[in-house]
Amino acid sequence: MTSSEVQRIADEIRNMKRRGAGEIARSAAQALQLTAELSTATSPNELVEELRGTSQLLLATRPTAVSLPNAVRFVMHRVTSVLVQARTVVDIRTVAIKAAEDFIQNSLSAIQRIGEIGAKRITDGDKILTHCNSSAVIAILGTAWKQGKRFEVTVTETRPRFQGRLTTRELGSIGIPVTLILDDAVRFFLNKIDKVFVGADAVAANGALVNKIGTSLIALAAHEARVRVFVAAETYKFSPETLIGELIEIEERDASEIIDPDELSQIPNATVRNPAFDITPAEYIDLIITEKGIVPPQAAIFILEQEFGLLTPEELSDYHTVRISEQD
Ligand code: RI2
Repeated sequence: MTSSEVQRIADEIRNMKRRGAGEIARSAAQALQLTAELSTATSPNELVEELRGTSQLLLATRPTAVSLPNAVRFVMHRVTSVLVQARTVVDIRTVAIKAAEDFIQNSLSAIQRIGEIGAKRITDGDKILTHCNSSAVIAILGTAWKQGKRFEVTVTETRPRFQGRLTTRELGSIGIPVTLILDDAVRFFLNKIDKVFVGADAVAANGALVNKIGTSLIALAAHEARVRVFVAAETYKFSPETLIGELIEIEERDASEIIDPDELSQIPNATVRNPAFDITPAEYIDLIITEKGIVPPQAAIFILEQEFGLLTPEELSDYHTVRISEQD
């Protein structure tokens, strides 16, 4: 049975109280850890079934950020690989807790390392544009600022949920001069911008980026204006499913985020579409900054091979079956 604490984490991911691709991945690991800690299972198999139940619950929260299923996969891969020799519930519990703790620690270290690596791409006097609210991008900007580099940042408000306001507040409180603009004003300001930095919800094997809706228009405009586009992405944002030709599902959120339902109901023949993410092709991205180093987007496939090469095709396809049946 799902504990109320685990259910609360899943609910908070779904309603975006916990948000950002890295944050929801760490939250997923935390939920699996709690499941292991709170379980009253009497056999190793029973505990693994409970962990699978939590995995299903988490996978059904938000579909796009691949960091979440990768966190689940990280923990469950370690758990299932010790199941055969596990004698007691404690054996499984110990492995699950350690795996979750490792994932969370790796994630936090990766963001810090991206901050250090990415800060090298910033020079004094830079005028930088960012979209939405990415902890990896903020780590880069914050690290560069602490190193004494002086630059300005323009932030899009990021409708409909205005995560750009969070970024504005975070950067401003570090001391970085920051300007908040309408999403629609990007091209107006772009001729004064030197570099664009964005985060990632997923990176596909072909180097395409899935990130907050509007990213692809910004990248397109930056390409036209010959402004470089950098993506900050931990390696657990790379999608192993895309290696075998799967598409990344784009989350579509409720119309009420855009228009009051009463107002909408009074407009004849009107529908509202609210995709939360879009896809930026690799050719509009200059570099991807990961914790392992900086790569061109075309090298995404090598990152995937390095990170997930040890998973057998069966393990990958098992995992798909889980996700697909969950969505049915
Ligand atoms: P970090 C966010 O998604 C944004 O799209 C952001 O670029 C991305 O996650 C990565 O964020 P949402 O949860 O992991 O706001 O870099 O829909 O914090």
